[in-house]
Amino acid sequence: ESYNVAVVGAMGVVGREMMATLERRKFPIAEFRPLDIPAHEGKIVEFNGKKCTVKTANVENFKDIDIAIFSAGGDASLALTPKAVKQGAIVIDNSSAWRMDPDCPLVVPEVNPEDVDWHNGIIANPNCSTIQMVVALKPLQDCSKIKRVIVSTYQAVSGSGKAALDGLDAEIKEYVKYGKVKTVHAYGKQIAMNCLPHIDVFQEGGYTKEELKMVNETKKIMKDDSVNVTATCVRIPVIYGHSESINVETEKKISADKARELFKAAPGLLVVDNPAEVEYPVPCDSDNEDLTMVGRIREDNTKDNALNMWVVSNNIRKGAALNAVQIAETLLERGIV
Ligand code: 11C
Repeated sequence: ESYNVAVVGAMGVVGREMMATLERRKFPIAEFRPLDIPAHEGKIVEFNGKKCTVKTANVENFKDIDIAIFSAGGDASLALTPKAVKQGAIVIDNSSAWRMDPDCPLVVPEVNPEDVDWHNGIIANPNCSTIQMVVALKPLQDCSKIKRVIVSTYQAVSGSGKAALDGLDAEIKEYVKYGKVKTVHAYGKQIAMNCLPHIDVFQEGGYTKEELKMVNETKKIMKDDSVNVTATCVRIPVIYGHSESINVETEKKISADKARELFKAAPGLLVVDNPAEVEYPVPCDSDNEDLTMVGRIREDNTKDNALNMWVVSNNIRKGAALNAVQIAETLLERGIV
């Protein structure tokens, strides 16, 4: 059997990767429909070797769609996802609009695939930095209750979209030409040759929205409100690949060797952990990688029952497009569509 699939936000960085992922994983598609804002109406994209015309994302263009995968930002999702659902589509939404809605499952297929079963039309795709962290935490959670997670992220500029990537490029060119960045292009401060402890907007209490996404989404995906996460999210001048330094405290002791064993047996993870040979995960190695890489696995030397690790994943693939397509695959596997 094959299905009618729409990608909403088809012209964006994540939308294009969603198309590439559907192709690469040979998702069974009868009709593919790229949708976007009216300004892109009539543009041509290639999908599975065929030219497809981009149409405007509106209620008529969701007709007969079985699965609509959205990556068009929170406002577009709030406005358009109910229309797609009304037309009978199941929506997989990559924005933050529905993630914490109690009527909406938030799914990472390696962690909580069963949650697709109770969807009411919309299934949310988590934030990129949360996805890679829970893929690594899940095998530990299966072994012992997790008490506390302290995470610092090193996030790539592609997480902010095409305009920010162009801004980084412009700043690097200025740096090379003039020896300094003359104009700030992408963020409130220069990102070239710099790092910014600021992702998404600041909230009451001094945390950013990105940090609170990691706190709240993790509890929901792992179905344990007692998993305490405290996060510092940092933007670095890397193009693709988010990195995370994670300290995890468990109820029972898990040795570094045991953790390595658990990670090797877990889905979606690749252990890269041989520091003597300079082998550890780095964002450059995530370019064409679907797996979340984990390395620098070691016992916390200041605390019993705690581990340190370094987790790297492609933020556009596993952090967005791939996870969304895996949710679509899960719908098929579980007979939901
Ligand atoms: C970043 N995590 O890297 C963001 C991008 O909540 O979907 C995705 C924002 C979101 O900047």
